[in-house]
Amino acid sequence: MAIERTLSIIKPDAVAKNVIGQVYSRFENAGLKIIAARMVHLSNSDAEKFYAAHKYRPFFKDLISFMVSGPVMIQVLEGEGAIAKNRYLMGATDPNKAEKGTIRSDFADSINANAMHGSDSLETAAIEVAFFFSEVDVYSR
Ligand code: IDP
Ligand code: MG
Repeated sequence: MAIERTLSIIKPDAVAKNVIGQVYSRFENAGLKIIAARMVHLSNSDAEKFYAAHKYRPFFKDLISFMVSGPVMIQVLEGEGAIAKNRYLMGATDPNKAEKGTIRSDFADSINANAMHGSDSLETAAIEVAFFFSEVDVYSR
């Protein structure tokens, strides 16, 4: 499998629960390297741009107000099959349907406040990494 990069966001609910370190340990134990990271309190316009693909979904307003409700921790993960591996560690979008032992199953409360974002394809990963990080902020190691 190829070495990939993916964008991961620890959402405001999980940051508020003080579990950034526990989430990072799961990445590291799965062989994913954190090659860039920053904490940001998103503005409405940042969040709307980032989630533009969901603009016409019924949950869009709730999603945006949740994402700006507190700081988020944003990182680029690198490793073999990083995109699928990160999605596997996160678990299903709805924490009630997420497999036991996944981040969402352990730390999320609802389908809206679901602890994590992870890119879903090579194409979106490249776009999402570039949305938050410039080339000089991303390290190969
Ligand atoms: P994903 O985060 O697992 O990739 P997406 O379908 O891309 O899921 O949806 C983006 C985000 O929008 C989800 O993480 C969740 O916060 C929110 N969301 C998705 N579906 C629903 C829903 O049915 N109700 C409320 N919020 C939703
Ligand atoms: Mg998605």
